[in-house]
This record gives sequence, structure tokens and C-alpha cells, in this order.
Amino acid sequence: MIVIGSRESQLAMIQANHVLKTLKEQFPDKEFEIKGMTTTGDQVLDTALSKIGTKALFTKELEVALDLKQIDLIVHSLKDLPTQMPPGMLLGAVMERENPLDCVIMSIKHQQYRLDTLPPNSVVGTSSVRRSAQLKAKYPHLVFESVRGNLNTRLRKLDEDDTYSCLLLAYAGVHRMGWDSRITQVLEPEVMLHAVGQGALGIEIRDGDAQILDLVRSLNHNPSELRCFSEREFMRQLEGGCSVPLGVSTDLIGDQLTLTGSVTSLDGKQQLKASLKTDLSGDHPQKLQQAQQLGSDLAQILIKQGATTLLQEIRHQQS
Ligand code: DPM
Repeated sequence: MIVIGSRESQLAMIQANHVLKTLKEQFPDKEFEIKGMTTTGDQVLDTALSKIGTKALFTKELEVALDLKQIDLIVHSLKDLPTQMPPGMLLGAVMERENPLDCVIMSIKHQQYRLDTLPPNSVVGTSSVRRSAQLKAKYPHLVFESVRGNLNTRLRKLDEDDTYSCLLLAYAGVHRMGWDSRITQVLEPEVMLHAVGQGALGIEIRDGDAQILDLVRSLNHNPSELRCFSEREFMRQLEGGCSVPLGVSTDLIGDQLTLTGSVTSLDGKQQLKASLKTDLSGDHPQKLQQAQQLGSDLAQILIKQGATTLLQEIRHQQS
């Protein structure tokens, strides 16, 4: 029996079931089951994510179970998986990425609006400093307030409370929940850069477990892996956790990989942003290294522009 670990939210279970189904198709002789677990990030709902102070909010408990061999692989939203893997753990595969962009869901009462036409002081619900920072400068007439809880809870708060006019969410999560019809606006990269790894599923395994690695490599999608490795290396170099206003965008056309990255001050008034491209060549492992090099090179460009100081200021404001 091969045990797949997952968080217990509806979205996490949809994602784990997708992995289970794909593995079953590829390995009909093997047996798989899903074990759901609750993580710190699921339990602590009243504190801003940036203040809980651990980067492994949504992953720690699952990783302990993986280490104890209670489970054999973990299905994560890749963007929730810290760029620094814990000792003994490996990001074994990246599955084909959904649309990585962010989107807007207006409340039932605000269906006719878009962000730019919302009345002054309308409240946008988001707990992502990446999203609020990037939009604050563009839409100074809007107010940004935290909203926590899983996607079901948030949508209920949006429609039942009068607090929020809209929510900002990842398109991928909304789509997997089957809520496409609620999307009012998709935010193109010119308006908002998405989170590192957004829209992709990452499979975490024990480093050195050759049998499981073999299984999960069949789930890997090479172009998605190249893009996400590039983004993750950019973030690793800048030491950005999940609560840092760091945005990215990647394009892979043929073998040409383009990466755009930004760091934005919390009030949105200061933004460092740059793009870099490279031509990938050789076999897939070589291309992965070149993709990571691109991420690292882009981080160096932003560091030269002052990213280290800006990030320090941001962390200071958050603590
Ligand atoms: C991370 C962030 C958020 C999640 C921060 C960010 C959003 C937090 C919030 C790292 N993880 O994006 O700037 O809105 O309060 C999360 C979602 C998904 C995975 C939901 C979402 C689904 C999409 C995917 C939460 N993690 O971002 O709307 O699989 O990429």
C-alpha cells in the first residue's frame, strides 16, 4: 500500500485525488490510499500568516508523518512548499501547471464591478501581502483587509457578510473547486505577478526512496518543473517566505525561458522589478540547472537594485 498524505481541506483533497487517480492509471497493479491531516496553517485562523512565524505552516505535520513512514508522498500546492526543503526530504515531481494567475471574485452584490470601477473604500479581502502590495499602488481607492480560512469559508464570508466587496484568489484553486463561473476578472502579469509555484502541484517524498521517486517521476511535467524551479530559486536567493510580497511570472516558449520577478513594499509605493531570459539546452537535468541559474541571476539583479534592504524593511514592519 502506498499512502498519499494531504491536508484535509476540500481543495487539498481534490488535488490528492487527482494524484491518486493518475498514479492508479499508470500503476494498475499497485494500491494507493489517501491520508488526510490537519496542519498548523489550517488551525491558526485568527493570526496573520506573516506573524505565525514558521515557513512550513502548511507542511510540517505532513513531513513528520513522511519521515516516520506513515505516508509515502505528500501532495502540496507547490506555492505552500518552502523553497528550502527540510533535511531528508525531496521535491520529487512538479505536475502540469494550471493557469498560474490571480483572479477577482466579486460578491453577489458587486457583480457589475471590476477593481477599477468599485466605489471608493470598497474592501478587498486578501491575506496575501503580495496581492495587496501590488494592487495598492494601482487602485488607491480600495481598502485591503485580511480574510482567512479555506476557500469555502472565504466564499461564504464574501457572500454572507457585508464586509468584503471582492476576494483575490489564485485562479487555479478556484478552478479546481469548480467555481469558474464566479471569476469576475483574471489579473494579467502587467497588473499582478503571481506567487512562486502558483497553480502547480508539488510532490514531496523522502530523499533516497528510489521506488517512490520512480513512481512520482511519472507525474512530472517537464515544462512546469523548469518554470517552477526557476521561480523557486529566485525566491530562495531572496529568502522570501510565503508572507513576503514577492511576485513572479515565467514563460517557456520552445527552449527560451523568461522570468520576471518583483519585490513590492507593503504600501505598494516602491517596487523593484526585472526580467531575464535564457536559452535552455541539453538534457532535462541540465535544463533544470540552467532554469535555476536564471532565477538566481534575476535575484542578483534585484539585490543590486536594493531588494535586501527593502525586504528587511518589510520584515521589520511585519514583526
Ligand atoms: C500562499 C499564499 C496564499 C496561499 C500567499 C500568496 C494566499 C493567502 C491568502 C503562499 N499560499 O499567494 O501571496 O490569500 O490569504 C493557497 C491557495 C492555493 C494554494 C489559495 C490562493 C491554491 C492555488 C495553487 C494559499 N495555497 O492563493 O487563492 O494551488 O497554487
